[in-house]
Amino acid sequence: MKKILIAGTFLLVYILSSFIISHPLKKEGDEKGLKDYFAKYFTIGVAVSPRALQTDEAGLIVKEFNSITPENAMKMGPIHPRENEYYWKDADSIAAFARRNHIRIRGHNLCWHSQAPRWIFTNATGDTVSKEILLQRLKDHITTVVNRYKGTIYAWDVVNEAISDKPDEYLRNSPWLRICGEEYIAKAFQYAHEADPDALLFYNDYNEINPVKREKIYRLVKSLKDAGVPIHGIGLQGHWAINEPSEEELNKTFKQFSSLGLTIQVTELDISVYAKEHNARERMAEEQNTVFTPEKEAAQVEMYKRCFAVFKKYRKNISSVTFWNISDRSSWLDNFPVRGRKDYPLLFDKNLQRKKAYWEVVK
Ligand code: HAH
Repeated sequence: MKKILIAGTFLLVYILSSFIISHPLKKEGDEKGLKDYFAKYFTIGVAVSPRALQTDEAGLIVKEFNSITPENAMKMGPIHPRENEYYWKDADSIAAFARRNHIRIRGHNLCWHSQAPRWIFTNATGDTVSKEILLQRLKDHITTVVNRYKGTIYAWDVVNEAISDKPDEYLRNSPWLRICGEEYIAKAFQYAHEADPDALLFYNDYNEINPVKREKIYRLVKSLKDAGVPIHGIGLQGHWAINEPSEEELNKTFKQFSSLGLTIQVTELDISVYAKEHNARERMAEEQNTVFTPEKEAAQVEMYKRCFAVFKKYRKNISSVTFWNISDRSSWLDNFPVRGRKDYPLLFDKNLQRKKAYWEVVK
């Protein structure tokens, strides 16, 4: 009798403990991250700083994302501050984090008019350099940076934002264009391809939903492709807002870029809770209310739903969707276009909790 009682107690303890182990006190859906919900569709990425990787945001990144992009660390200014000096620390730490956690990296970016180091366009006496010198500097820069992360970075934004925002102007009037002419764009792709023939090379730009700008981006990418330039994809930034794009604009955009026969990546997605503005300005007195109201949230949920429905529709053409920053704790939109105006553009709130929009897009 005693033996049976002891055996029974052991059996009971065994059954209870295995039940507890197999049913941890977790809410349903907790195990999966964005990357798992979209595994059949596209890679899900996020723009990061080296600092974020040392906070509680690191855990969130590993759980939710399978791609990262250095928000600033690989831009020409930060990584190549003086002619014979590279600053690798930040970029290297991001690359190490990605390798450690088996996350892919999209490199951003190799040639851009903004955040470029001042030395690159001028000589020792402050005069503008010749086209030959500038192209040689561009080649040295691209070769060195691409080589360093060969095998770690699978895709690069080679040229960023070369198209003009002015309706009647094709290419942006940047020092790159003024000194080199249009050729710098094709050259940048050639240099990157020579440095890493396995890397996927992208042209990346914003306000791609605007019919006039979209047509110019299309024209540029098509001309590069037709000329045999090694370009493999088109990066659509996707800095959108609660009031745009319309479903029609989205459909037209993905339809037109799909027709190029290159892969498409949404490279910098965020949905501002303020109406879209394209130019920087100061905050006005009446803009004190920066609360994330239920109305703002509802409008943002609808826009996120709309965007992901179209992304899914074009899943054959879209290989990746990257968010520009991790959570509403901080994002570049807290300072752009309006300095000091708090925005809430992402899928995770200030406490890193999943927002309503998160659950709507993974549905
Ligand atoms: C992007 N420009 C850049 O590609 C990225 O490197 C930077 O960190 C943030 C945004 C977007 C942009 C815009 O939407 C409007 C005006 C200027 C730049």
